[in-house]
Amino acid sequence: MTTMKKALITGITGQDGSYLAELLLEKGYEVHGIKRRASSFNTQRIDHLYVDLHEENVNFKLHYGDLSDATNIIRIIQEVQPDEIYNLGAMSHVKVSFDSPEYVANVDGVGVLRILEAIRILGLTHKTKFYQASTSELYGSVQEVPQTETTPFYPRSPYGVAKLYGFWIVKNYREAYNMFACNGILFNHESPRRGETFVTRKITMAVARIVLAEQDCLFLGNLDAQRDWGHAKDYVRAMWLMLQQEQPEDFVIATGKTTSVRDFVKMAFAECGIELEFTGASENEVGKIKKCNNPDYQLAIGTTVVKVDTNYYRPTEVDLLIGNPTKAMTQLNWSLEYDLVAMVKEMMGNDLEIAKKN
Ligand code: NDP
Ligand code: GDR
Repeated sequence: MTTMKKALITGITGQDGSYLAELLLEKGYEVHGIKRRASSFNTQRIDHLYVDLHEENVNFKLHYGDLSDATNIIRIIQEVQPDEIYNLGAMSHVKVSFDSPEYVANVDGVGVLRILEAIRILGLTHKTKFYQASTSELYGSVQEVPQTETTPFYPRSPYGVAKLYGFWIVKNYREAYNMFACNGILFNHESPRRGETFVTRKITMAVARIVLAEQDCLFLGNLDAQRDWGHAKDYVRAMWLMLQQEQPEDFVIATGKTTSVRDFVKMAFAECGIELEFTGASENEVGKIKKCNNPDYQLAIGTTVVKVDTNYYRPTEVDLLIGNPTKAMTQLNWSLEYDLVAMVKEMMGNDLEIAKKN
């Protein structure tokens, strides 16, 4: 008889945590997650997975905890005895990290160490495999295009610097204690569950409200930034594949294509049958309606619907990210099910439904 594998996910209430929990449950895992105590409910993304603890064979369980507290990390890992830990918990907003740099260093950097030490102290080094949510923000200012597993790092935010510590402490524990610990260097990935302050979701939600005449204008920061955007569902599959390998290694997960923020805005409007044109430069650039091919939407040609607000600029910016996923595609046999057009369509459909309900 085979026993159920146990996984522990930090950050289970976030975008990736929710998709990964679904994937692991489908694969027959017993899934444990760490959630933070909050004054209002923060489990909307995983409520559909909840099982009443009084039922038999409960395979989904949440534990209260926080990555800034070693005591609860040790207690939960001791109780669960997981086969796999996925560390997705983090203050993940790059701009906000400039406002709370010390907190981010503690949670996104030292938080990784707390889990690795817990595994070691509890004598689970040979049992528990560890996945760390590393990021393309490690590359920061462009050193090489496209970026691979060997491109030098040059982070450009307190978030990126904290994640750099996380990356290296994983590598160090792998070498020092022979732990099965991997870094997934994931490029931006989005979905209808993406947090509403990240640029893609901010755009799709605003476009939905604009076409339904619930909002006049979308204010954005740097329209020139270019990102390699994939779909979160494809990316959580890569996390799992990394921990099923014979040997622990680090992998870049990306689409290999890059798109500017400006073009993402155009794609979101185009999904609603609206052609947008940008005029002006830098702080004075605006997006205006050029054509409206959808009779459901009453938008006058020439109306300004996008403006730049420099408050959204970052003290130091990451201009261009484009990853080379060849290693993951050949070694993990990982592939993409979504392209950017399909993802924008899914996000727009979701946000139009929400806007209509409101
Ligand atoms: P989200 O912001 O959607 O989720 C972050 C999760 O971390 C939430 O569950 C959040 O809890 C939790 N969290 C925040 N602070 C703490 C803390 N102090 N202790 C415990 N948990 C905490 O991020 P994503 O799902 O998008 O990303 C998952 C991980 O992958 C993050 O580590 C992120 O930095 C990294 N990453 C993300 C990429 C992306 O494009 N999405 C790309 C590369 C890396 P709560 O719900 O209570 O806020
Ligand atoms: P990023 O994602 O910083 O790449 O980090 P975000 O969507 O926040 O920004 C992407 C780019 O868009 C520009 N931008 C704006 N960004 C936001 N949030 N709001 C705006 O109004 C706006 N206008 C322009 C930004 O300047 C930036 O260049 C995400 C997070 O998920 C990290 O946790 C993860 O590690 C990286 O992706 C890979």
